[in-house]
Amino acid sequence: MACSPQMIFGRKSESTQSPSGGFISRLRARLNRGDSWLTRDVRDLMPGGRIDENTLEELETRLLMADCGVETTQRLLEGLAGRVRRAELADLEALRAALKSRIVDILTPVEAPLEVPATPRPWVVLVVGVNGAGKTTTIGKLAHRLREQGLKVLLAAGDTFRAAAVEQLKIWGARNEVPVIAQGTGADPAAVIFDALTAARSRGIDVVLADTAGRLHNQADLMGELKKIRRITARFDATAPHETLLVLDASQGQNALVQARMFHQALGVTGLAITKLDGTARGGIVLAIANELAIPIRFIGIGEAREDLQAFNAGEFADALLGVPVAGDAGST
Ligand SMILES: Nc1nc2c(ncn2[C@@H]2O[C@H](COP(=O)(O)OP(=O)(O)O)[C@@H](O)[C@H]2O)c(=O)[nH]1
Ligand SMILES: [Mg+2]
Repeated sequence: MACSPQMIFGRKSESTQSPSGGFISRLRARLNRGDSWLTRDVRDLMPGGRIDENTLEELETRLLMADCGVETTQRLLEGLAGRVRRAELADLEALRAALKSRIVDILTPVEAPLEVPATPRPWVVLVVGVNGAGKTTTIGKLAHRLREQGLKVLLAAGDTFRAAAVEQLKIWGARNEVPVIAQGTGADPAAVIFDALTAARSRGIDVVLADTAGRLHNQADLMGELKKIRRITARFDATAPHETLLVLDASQGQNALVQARMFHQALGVTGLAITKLDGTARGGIVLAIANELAIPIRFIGIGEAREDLQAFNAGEFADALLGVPVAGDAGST
């Protein structure tokens, strides 16, 4: 099913300023920029405030357009028609509650925060994903979080394909005051990461975050390189890497799901970070990925600043998707 969510849902705001308040309010504000895709559209569908079968049909279309995917959309809507007929779902609030419980059912199994255990040391996170997904940025944000938890972090510049990638990682390292182990452009990434692990051990580092290249023009090469990195890492410590974190760009929609399948099949991904949920009309992809792949979602990213990474929480995410009714705003557009 090919559709263009941007036509209906794509309403990008020019503003990149963070509204004040906590992460949840920022998530709500940024998930489709201030007005949630479901709330707004469900409300639009019910001019008389009542739900009928046409409402559900239209809702189905919108879920598909938000990149929930066919199977997940069916799961979300399953049995709702009968409840509408029996007048059990009379209004927006009832529909919202029904959808929320289904969304939470899908997301709860993948709500599993990244927890760094007391041993072994160094604990190794291998960060993978296609170019531009947000790997290096996520590493920078994660380094900040881990440091705030009192952990000693070291970054390994395993994307040796582009000089700019090493520079970008060094900037994040300097910003967070964490060391970066790097070699020149074109160096063997497995060797860089092995060096970094050795340095980490001698410096008493708790967590190594290893960046990697994500170029796509030769998929077999990329997977071969990542597998080699894993082999070399396992030579350093048979239990490493302890986390293979796949970074996915939510604004890629169904394409992110395709990438997740591919990386998971090749590498056995143990966790996901889903970025760029700010300003995408494709937030439904999180549901599709959770429903199909059941890989723990460790983090979500909603912006470029280091505060814009948060542990994934099923209930909060469902609330943010569905919007929270605010007294007196029923007519807002
Ligand atoms: N809006 C937004 N931009 C992001 C997010 N995460 C990363 N980016 C941006 O996406 C671009 C690519 O990120 P980068 O970390 O270089 O991707 P990499 O190639 O996978 O390492 C950069 O401009 C980042 O600032 C996010 O959660 N939201
Ligand atoms: Mg990068």
